[in-house]
Amino acid sequence: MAITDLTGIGLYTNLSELGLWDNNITDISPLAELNNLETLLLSALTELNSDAYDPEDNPSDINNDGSINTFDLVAVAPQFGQSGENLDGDVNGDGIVNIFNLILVAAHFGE
Ligand SMILES: [Ca+2]
Ligand SMILES: [Ca+2]
Repeated sequence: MAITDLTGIGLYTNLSELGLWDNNITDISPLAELNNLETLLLSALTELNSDAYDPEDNPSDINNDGSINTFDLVAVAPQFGQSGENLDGDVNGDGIVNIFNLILVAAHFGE
């Protein structure tokens, strides 16, 4: 059964690793409650996508606080599905905020 709603996941505060691939998540904001989350696996493509990524420029740090964590994922969430220029959540710069942008942020989680 695919997961479509993460509401209530904040109860699992000791969760340190979470895999969400093959699910149909539309709202990841409940993840902000998971303070111990260290690894978020959104897709088996995570490694593949991180290879195409320039570590010198770190757009995955969306709120520019020097680390990549749930706050950056949550910053992407409100822009999910939007397209256009100057979207912070469009970390790969292709003009649309979609699951691949979440994967890119997740690939650098904890940095
Ligand atoms: Ca950040
Ligand atoms: Ca994009």
